[in-house]
Amino acid sequence: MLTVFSSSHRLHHGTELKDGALTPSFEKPQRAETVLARVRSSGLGEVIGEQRHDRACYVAAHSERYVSFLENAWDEWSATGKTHDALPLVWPVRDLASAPEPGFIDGKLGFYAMDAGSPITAGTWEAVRASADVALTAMDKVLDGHHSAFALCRPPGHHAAREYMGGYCYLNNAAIAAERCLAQGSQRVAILDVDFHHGNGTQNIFYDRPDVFFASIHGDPHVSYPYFSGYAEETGVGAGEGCNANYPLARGTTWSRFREALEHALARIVAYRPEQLIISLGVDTFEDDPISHFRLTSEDFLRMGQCIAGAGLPTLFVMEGGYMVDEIGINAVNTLQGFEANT
Ligand code: Q9C
Ligand code: ZN
Repeated sequence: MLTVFSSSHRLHHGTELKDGALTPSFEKPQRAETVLARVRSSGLGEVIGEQRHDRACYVAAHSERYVSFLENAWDEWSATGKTHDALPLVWPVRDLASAPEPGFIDGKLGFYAMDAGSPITAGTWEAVRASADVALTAMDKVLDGHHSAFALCRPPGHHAAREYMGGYCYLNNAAIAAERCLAQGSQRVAILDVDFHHGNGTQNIFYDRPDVFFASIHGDPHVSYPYFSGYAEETGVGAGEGCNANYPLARGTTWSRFREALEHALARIVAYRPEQLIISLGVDTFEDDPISHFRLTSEDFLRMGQCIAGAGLPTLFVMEGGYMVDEIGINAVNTLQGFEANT
């Protein structure tokens, strides 16, 4: 399987608020380097760099003003004399949700964020756009006839909605890849999110649309981040009704229960008859992940890849979460090798 990777991810490394204290983010550069090392040592296949894509490819999944915010946020922040990471401090909660966009960076940061998990640093935009370009380049390979490809994206994307960042995410790489398929003539695309956390951003982007089917298997939002979306009752709205499927599972979930949800989601995807399948591949479902609560083993990821291959669809894998740095390479590549073994 072909892998696409960008060394520009190293430009992004920041802090996060954890349990009330500012600490180095779990989403760190070593994550992508560990996965790349495993891709190489396992002989998965060729590794190529990203190709730069038009800004319009990002605006397909996000609003124009949000992309402009991401492009300019560091300059606006540092112009106020600050040299440390930019983090939001105030959010437009329920009764304030219709407020207009603020004109000053402190307000903009909260306006375009769901949490304080996505710091903006000097190198963030360059890394973020390279990550989206990695997904676009890998998607182009699938659209050119490769049966599968691996977009080794960092930072991840699935918490990023049409108009806000959060959960270590800025641009939604999987959603941008789906929009690429549609722009190249596909009628229907499916996205399956197997990251431990609900793919709230991807759901947000496609919630009212019938041309992208979204399914997510994740920790029950009643007790797991992102807390405010991911319930089974969220099935889409308007023309998108029936094109969103959530599988919230209990803390401590092991492979047998995960597999049931996976098979159910894949059966729904096959019935939808998409032309491409995009997997939001988070491996934070691993038993030793430091911020998540499922109990999959490294062997279970081989099984997961085999199940996904059973759908028989051209498939793009997009890297999302996974924070047990020593094992995420093994777990991500196991998924890809399980897929190839059953193709
Ligand atoms: N105590 C991704 O996996 N923090 N994002 C949760 C729980 C945010 C995860 C804190 C986790 C975001 C892409
Ligand atoms: Zn996650």
